[in-house]
Amino acid sequence: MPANLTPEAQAKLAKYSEAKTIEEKIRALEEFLSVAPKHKGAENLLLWARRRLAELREELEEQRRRRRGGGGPRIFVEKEGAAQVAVVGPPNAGKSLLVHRLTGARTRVADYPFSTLLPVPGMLPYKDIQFQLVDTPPLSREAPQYIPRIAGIARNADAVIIVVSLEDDPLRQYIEVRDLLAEHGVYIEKPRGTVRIEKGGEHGVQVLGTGRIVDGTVKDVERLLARYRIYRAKVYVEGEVTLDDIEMAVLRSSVYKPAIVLANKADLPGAGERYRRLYEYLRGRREKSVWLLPVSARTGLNLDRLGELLFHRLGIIRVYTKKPNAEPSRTPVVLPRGSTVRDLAEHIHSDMVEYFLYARVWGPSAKYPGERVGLDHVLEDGDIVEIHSKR
Ligand SMILES: Nc1nc2c(ncn2[C@@H]2O[C@H](COP(=O)(O)OP(=O)(O)OP(=O)(O)O)[C@@H](O)[C@H]2O)c(=O)[nH]1
Ligand SMILES: [Mg+2]
Repeated sequence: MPANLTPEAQAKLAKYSEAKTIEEKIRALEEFLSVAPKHKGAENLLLWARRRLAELREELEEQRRRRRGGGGPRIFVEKEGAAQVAVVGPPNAGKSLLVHRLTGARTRVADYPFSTLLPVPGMLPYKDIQFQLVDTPPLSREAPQYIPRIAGIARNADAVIIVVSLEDDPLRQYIEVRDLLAEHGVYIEKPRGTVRIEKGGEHGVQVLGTGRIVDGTVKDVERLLARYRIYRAKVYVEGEVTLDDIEMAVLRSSVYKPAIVLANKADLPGAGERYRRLYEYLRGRREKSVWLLPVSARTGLNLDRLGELLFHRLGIIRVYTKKPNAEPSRTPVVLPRGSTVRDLAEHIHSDMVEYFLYARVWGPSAKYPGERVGLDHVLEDGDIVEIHSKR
């Protein structure tokens, strides 16, 4: 059930959700924290508010640094290649050595914890595409100052690689990383449901999507949003969600990121035994869709399998475009699995769909080479597509 707040505290939260600038948000949250009730029912909101405040202060600092003239290190890394993948994990797990071995990036490797303090990108080639891996500072409750920054990098990425070390209990490390990210609204285990709220619209509060609210009705959602002075909104619900999930979505959208756990240092004695515990745990939570691979950055074990694993975990396909009587493009367009000719056309140019006549397809999705298809034809990895348009 949504937290039972005093009208004063509720008003501060509403002020936060309406705030436009980082400064306004910080002020609203500080005020909320100073008047919020300390009882059990408000515990989650209080925790959230403190974390959010830390994130916002970090963002403000970065913004100021930027304004002073680009000085200082960048926290976010510009996306390059087919997908950006954040490489996160506890101190000393081997993140930097892995990123170095996989991409050649010159990132600092050291035999002491907290050696990486800034994100460092590198490109991992896979077939004819590349994935951008981003090495990050250590993620640990012992270093709270880095947590918002790392969660921000993970939020911004297309997928997350979690590196744990088989030097000691990898399950404990995995759970800590998972929980720290979740506390900042980044989920690496598939949640039961997701909520997305779009403010505005003409029709009051609408609940849309294929999911359901397990502990309330549309009326309850209306009442909940009214407390935030939101009277018009589209609430998209997928899977099973609670009113609490909806309240959190008002304050901040949560994201789900496909994840692969790399159990590193598999070369060490006793690693197999420790790996088993994590393997059994994740196998028991198969529906959460977290994938696992034992590796060794030192010996190179399984490093050649990561590209393919990422490709499948990301759920993407490569499509080659061609002009009539010409060779297909060398570099593919990368699209989500299940994409259609329409998605490809939109990707190429915003006008393409409007002037579309038909397409010809060669490759796995074509019944025969050069099959003539329409906009709704579903593409597959390796397809070659020739689009014919009115101009
Ligand atoms: N035996 C063994 N040692 C490894 C392996 N991978 C990394 N190491 C060692 O573990 C130590 C830490 O490696 P880093 O790559 O700096 O670890 P990190 O996770 O980036 O550490 P922080 O940046 O401090 O979070 C170094 O001494 C590495 O040589 C591995 O697969 N096997
Ligand atoms: Mg490092």
